[in-house]
Amino acid sequence: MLAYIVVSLNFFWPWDIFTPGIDRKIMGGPCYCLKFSVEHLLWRGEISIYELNDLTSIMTNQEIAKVLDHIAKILSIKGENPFKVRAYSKASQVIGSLPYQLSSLEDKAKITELPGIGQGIAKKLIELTETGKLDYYEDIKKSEYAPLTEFLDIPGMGPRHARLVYDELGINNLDELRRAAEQGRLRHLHGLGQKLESNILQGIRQVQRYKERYPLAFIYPRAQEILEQMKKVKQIEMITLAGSLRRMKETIADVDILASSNAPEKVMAAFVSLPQAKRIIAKGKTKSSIVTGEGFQVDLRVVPPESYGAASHYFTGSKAHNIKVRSLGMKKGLKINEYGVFRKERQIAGRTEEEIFNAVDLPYIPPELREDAGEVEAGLEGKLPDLVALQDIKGDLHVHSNWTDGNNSIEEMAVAARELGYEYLAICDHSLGLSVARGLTPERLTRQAGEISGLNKKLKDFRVLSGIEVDIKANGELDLAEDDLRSLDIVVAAVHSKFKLSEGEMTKRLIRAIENPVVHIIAHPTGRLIGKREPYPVDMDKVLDACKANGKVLELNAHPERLDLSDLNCRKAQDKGVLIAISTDAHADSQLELMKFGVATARRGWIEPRSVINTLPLSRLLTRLNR
Ligand code: DGT
Ligand code: CA
Repeated sequence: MLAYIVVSLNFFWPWDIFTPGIDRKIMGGPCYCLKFSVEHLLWRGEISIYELNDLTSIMTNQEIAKVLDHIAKILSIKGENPFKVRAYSKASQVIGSLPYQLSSLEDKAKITELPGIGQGIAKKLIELTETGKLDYYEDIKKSEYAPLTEFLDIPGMGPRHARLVYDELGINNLDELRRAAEQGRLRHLHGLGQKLESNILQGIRQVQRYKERYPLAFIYPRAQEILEQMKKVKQIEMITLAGSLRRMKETIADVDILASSNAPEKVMAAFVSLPQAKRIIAKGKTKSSIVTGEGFQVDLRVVPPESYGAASHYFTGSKAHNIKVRSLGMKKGLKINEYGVFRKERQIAGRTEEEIFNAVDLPYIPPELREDAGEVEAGLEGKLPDLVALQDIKGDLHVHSNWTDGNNSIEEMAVAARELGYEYLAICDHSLGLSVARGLTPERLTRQAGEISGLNKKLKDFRVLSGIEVDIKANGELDLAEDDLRSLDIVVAAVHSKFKLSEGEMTKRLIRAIENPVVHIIAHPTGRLIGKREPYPVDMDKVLDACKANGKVLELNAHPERLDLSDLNCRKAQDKGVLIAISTDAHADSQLELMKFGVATARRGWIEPRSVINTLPLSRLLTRLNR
């Protein structure tokens, strides 16, 4: 019987087969029979829910990308041909950003037509998508070097160093590596030294700190996908993301989803049968938890519709915010929990979140503010901020083109920006100093400005601004002459090197750039890469004061790896009257969409449209830039 299931699975989408509540019209007769057979087996205890789940699992693009990336890393540590390594890592990127699921491709031969994917890897992809396994990977995973791949997440540690610590000291896990670094045992290894040892130690601490949390941008699309699949379950009345994800925190430990239904068992059965559910931790009537193939946990809670608002509020959190609201209720003799607002035993509210807030005399508080950071007090005084929203954004003031390290032409970027409803887009490619990115010389910059002005004649109701992301040198000078910069529409300046200056030196460096009359905006002001690189030390108060005194703008870089300024620094900036620019730093037209992460971070920082320079319409923006 099991064989029958496995064979049949090749013909039918497991999602359709095993998901109760999916419109039966889209399932053929045989599917329905099969569903019945499997459920019957389950019911008779012939297979466990776990086995069922294994049987139904298909590989998502992300899982495939992860396999390819892991292969690339193992090969690099083994010292294989760099071209081969690069081929796997490129393939990983290609698959990870495909707009459709590779496993759903009917004509598998099409895989060989994907850009950047050669015959050899294409064959492996076919094996992976058809069988969910890859013999080559199973084999290479047995290599003694395979466990060392986690070392490659440590900033400053490359494949050569990873192999060195293993070959010389037999170290193959982070804890041991950390201990060896703490005991000063790495510095004696060939080519390592004391400085690198201390960098590695710092890097390990950073990696371990973030290990249990995922960047927002990694979780967000995956959680949306799960939410969309769950929305198809007929028995669900309402459904929402909750927890830190709804509050759009920059890192997420686990995904919380909340649904209302009068048939929770059906909802839970659908949830644990999701193709993403690699492991089921718990399956109950009110709460179930799964772990995805990529290792993060998703919790689903189901409540009756009359409790939906109370539960959304409760499970959105934060915990500290909940406690504050609950204590307001207690003062009014009300009990507030995830089921509703109660006076004695009688439920007086709970169907919507507004009802919960109203019960304690609060206006609706947007999720991004719910951190017990003064939002409850502000709400009681009627002083909640009027938060900036995506629709307020009129343009993007920092994007790249294929003149340097971007993927698209200026025109392609402009067309994509116009499609988003923007009025303007600033092309800010890198300057000379960033030679890895083919930084612009003064001559190329002039030619680029020429292309932009030609394009502006062609494009209607849209303006491409000529700009630059000019490098700030260690002493605070700019990488291009002021005369070359003055002719541009906008000058964005940024630090890309020498991150290890002292706080005093770094602060002086930034302030010198801020005081330079040609500069408009300082990009990604603290240089952090979430989970990878700590912010460089800088006295943010002094930087903000300098911005205020010189009328300069700080960027909130919306790239999810950066989100720099952070939410807290955004709030500080607004409090001091310093404007911010929410910019994507897009290196491809599709990345213009990252704006939503920037806006979410700004909202977490209480930012109002008045504090965001790119909420200005074009004419007012140009006036503000003195252009
Ligand atoms: P995370 O998962 O660390 O990224 O952050 P959250 O906020 O999603 O935290 P999580 O998943 O532990 O819990 C989801 C929400 O449930 C949380 O934001 C507030 C609520 N919650 C959890 N535990 C408690 C609790 O002990 N008391 C109260 N009042 N609320 C709680
Ligand atoms: Ca959570």
